[in-house]
Amino acid sequence: MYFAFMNEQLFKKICVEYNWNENTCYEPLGSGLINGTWKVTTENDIYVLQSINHQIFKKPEYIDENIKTVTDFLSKKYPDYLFPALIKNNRGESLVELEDEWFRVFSFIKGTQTFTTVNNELQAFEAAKQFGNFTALLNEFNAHSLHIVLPDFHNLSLRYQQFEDALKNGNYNRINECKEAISFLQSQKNIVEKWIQFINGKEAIQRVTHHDTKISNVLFSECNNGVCVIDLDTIMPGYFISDVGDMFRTYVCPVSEEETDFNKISIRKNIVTAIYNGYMQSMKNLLSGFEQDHFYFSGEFMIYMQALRFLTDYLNNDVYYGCKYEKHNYNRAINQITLLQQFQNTIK
Ligand code: GN1
Ligand code: MG
Repeated sequence: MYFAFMNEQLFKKICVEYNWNENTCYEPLGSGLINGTWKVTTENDIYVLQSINHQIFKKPEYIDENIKTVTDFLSKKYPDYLFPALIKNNRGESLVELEDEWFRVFSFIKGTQTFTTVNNELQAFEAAKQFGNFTALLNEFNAHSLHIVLPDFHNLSLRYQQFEDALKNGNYNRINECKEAISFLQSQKNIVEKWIQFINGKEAIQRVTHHDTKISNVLFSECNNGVCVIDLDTIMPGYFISDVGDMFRTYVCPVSEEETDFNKISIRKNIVTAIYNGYMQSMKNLLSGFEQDHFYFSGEFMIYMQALRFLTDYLNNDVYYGCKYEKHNYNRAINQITLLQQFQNTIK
């Protein structure tokens, strides 16, 4: 497992790279499970510093190059489109290796805020509008010119295969303990079949997809308008169901995937509608009828895949997501299974 690491000594080296003086300080930012993120405050400015989990992102330079090509395209074609700029170090590089860790720095857009949970339908609408707009603006950009930073990231067949492998080779005691969850996930394998049919459909188009559309990846203005999307680490060619699906997965429920009181899991229908209205603002004319027919399936697909991934990780002794307590990934899986069941009842 990877631990985002930072201490005074390493931070001093980073300060040298970026010409920040000794009054610069840092504090942890956000709640991502994969990369490390810190807010850096210098005498004049605020920045976001990130370390890249290179056990997962095997080629950090791919992330850097993807962000650059997309930023170049957007800044030429839509100069008013706002984006946190990548900051270069004193050698003009936007990706820095120090003590076997990879770092990059972004400007912090002043006067913006982020949220960790969706509190109302307006936030869901604004976020969905931002993610839809992002893909729509990049409609004429060749998605296949991007590097595949995480091969098979949202490949549901492979996720199912990994789940089956864990049932064969995973922790024996845990497999026995999880029988009910395992058989539920097996009973839902038709979602994999439906996903295969979808991606094989001629009208399912690969576009520039963000692949991490949680609410904390949208910047909001002080008056709660969406400003822009952030965290472009997983931009790759993909299907719209990844982005819309992850919004359903992470916005519609009043509690997060960390909640262990599963009675609190429910579907807020007004948020479901807000996601549709926000995303369709700029995507309605671009999505084929076939794709639009899969709008709500996207939620089933993403919630199911996340349940598979958490349970697989639990059976494999928490090697991917890590855990803060013994049954952490098991609880996350049950949380997502409960959410899936409720979501399916809602869209029936
Ligand atoms: C990871 O690091 P974070 O929280 O942005 C994961 C996502 C999962 C999410 C679940 C590269 O994202 O796919 O949906 O955890 N990212 C990677 O919380 O595996
Ligand atoms: Mg992310």
